[in-house]
Amino acid sequence: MTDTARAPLVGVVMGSRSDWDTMQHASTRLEALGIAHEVRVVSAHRTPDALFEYAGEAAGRGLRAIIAGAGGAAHLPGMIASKTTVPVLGVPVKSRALNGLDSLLSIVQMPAGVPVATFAIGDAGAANAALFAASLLAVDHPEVARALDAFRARQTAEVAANDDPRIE
Ligand code: RP5
Repeated sequence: MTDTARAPLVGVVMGSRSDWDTMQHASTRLEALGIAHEVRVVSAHRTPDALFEYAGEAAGRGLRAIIAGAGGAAHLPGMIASKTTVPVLGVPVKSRALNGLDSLLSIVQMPAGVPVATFAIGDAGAANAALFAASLLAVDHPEVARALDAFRARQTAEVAANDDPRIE
């Protein structure tokens, strides 16, 4: 668990402990931006009651975004979105059988009325979900806006400082 002392603004949830290899990239980015967050395993299929409880209490507990990662029959993000209006950011975890295409399609194809913002399959999706959550928070949290701007500036400088791919 990476809960901080401050009340979490973002929930990072996943269907199984086996999703952590991917979802740690969301947590690491949030940490780097100084965003208080919590990390939980909540399964749509194995712990449906816990999922409903988590989603039902999310807004009241102060969560402003929920990053939800799952693989295979990835119902977690959509089911959370069905029980809360807190923005849900879905991360398709790369599955063993179908490389995450199953996860992607089952997260992205929501019916009109219950949106889930869907990100790329795997590590990049988890990282970008965290950065997107930061963008959402930046509107009301100037310290997050500053951290995000600084990250973007560093990223740009790193590319510019090493733009010859033949040089390590
Ligand atoms: C999904 O099933 C999880 O999100 C995970 O990606 C996948 C496999 O889970 P395990 O069998 O590894 O627990 O619910």
